[in-house]
Amino acid sequence: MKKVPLGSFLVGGLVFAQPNIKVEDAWVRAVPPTSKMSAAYMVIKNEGNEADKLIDASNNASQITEIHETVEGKMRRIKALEIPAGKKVELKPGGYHIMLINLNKPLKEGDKVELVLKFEKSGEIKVEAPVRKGAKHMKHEHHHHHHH
Ligand SMILES: [Cu+2]
Repeated sequence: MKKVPLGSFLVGGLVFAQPNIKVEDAWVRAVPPTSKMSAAYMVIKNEGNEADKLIDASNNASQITEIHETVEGKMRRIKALEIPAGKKVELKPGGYHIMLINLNKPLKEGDKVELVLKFEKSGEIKVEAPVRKGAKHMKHEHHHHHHH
């Protein structure tokens, strides 16, 4: 197999600078019935040649939707999340996430949440996110107990 440098096909063909946003692996965290909040995670890819920004979001499972980042273990709301050209930004536990506040009903595994992500240039992108208990690759998180 010959390796072709990434991007060599892209030069020349594109006349306008524009973002090309794709959302992958979206999921929402399952929460106990007592919880009024949850969070959505996903990978946002920009395959275009111009940056875009996630500026707003809404969903059908909670009354309020906010874009959050986590800094030193604390969450805070951000106005926009930049998705640079040709890059991907991962929304994951402990990092960026979409916060779902005032849930209409408890979210349990197997449920689906419809998210609408609003981008500055690409407009609205609809995503269906399944409810799961945790990320697939977070198995090493709970190994705290080593008493030797
Ligand atoms: Cu949050």
